[in-house]
Amino acid sequence: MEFEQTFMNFLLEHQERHRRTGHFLVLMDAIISAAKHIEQYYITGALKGHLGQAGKVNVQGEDVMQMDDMAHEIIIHYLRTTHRVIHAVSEESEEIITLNEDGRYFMYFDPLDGSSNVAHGLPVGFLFGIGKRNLTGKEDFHLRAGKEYIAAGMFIIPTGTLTIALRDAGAWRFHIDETRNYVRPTRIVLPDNPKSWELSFNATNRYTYRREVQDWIRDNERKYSFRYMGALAGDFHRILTNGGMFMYPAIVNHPDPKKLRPEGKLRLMYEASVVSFMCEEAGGHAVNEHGVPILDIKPAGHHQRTALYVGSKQLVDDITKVLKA
Ligand code: FDP
Repeated sequence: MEFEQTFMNFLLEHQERHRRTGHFLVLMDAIISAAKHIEQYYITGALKGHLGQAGKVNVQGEDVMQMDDMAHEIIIHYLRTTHRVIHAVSEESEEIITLNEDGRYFMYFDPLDGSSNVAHGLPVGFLFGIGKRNLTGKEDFHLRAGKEYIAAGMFIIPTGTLTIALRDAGAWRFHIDETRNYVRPTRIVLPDNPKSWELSFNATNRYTYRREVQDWIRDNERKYSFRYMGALAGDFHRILTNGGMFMYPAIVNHPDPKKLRPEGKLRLMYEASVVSFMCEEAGGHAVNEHGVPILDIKPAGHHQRTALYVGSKQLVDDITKVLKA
């Protein structure tokens, strides 16, 4: 018989090769358990009636879906059981959640990214970034920039696909087998050939972007296919495989002042930094509205927003020139 290498085998090899502890495996096991648990609720959600709204608004001023609440609760439960997580920063909690002061890791996550897809049971994502406490000097519990993460990943729900990037060790994709194990590590490297590249942004917003970004789109859009499913995890998943660029620029020209987003829409710590970390490990790049690398931005607050341009280095470098002009 032939067996596939599992995610846990892969991680164990990685940890041993780099003479690391087994703590990270415990954390990853909890993250996988949480993802599978969320996925089961999601798959049966239409039947059981929990794909609707929860009837409240979150810290970001957005309507909370029942599934957002459930996914948050599930993840916190599994993280707590590891005894290895100090703080959790979740999109669904206004405060930073302290889990175990003696823990080793910081976890930043969006439990269910892409809420407009939830009512339809279409792809959503569980996005996470992981930081590690300072083991030698004094730990100051500062909010970490993406370049300080040790790993970042995402589960696409309901397909179950896992993509994870380990610092300086590449971005890897795993598929779920019939026993629900994650298997067959495949290294992801963004393709050089522009033939497969795609552009992804909310086309409704294009005339709300600053003039230079609108001009860049006009000059470049015909060269690439356009794809947008409205869930960062899903859209970014395509970009990682096909190359191109996902962007969520700042909204600076909206007639309704309430819809202006000069800082961008996406959250730095658990959305933009997570996908940017994965993208850089796959050979890509990511910047904000000023052309500053996303991974260099040290957050001033844990729910800070940012504009995001992420994808193939050549394209991101090209738009960076425009952003910096
Ligand atoms: P959503 O608000 O639907 O949860 O996290 C924010 C996010 O989704 C991303 O997943 C997605 O890329 C983007 O916002 C979609 O925003 P628009 O509806 O404005 O396109």
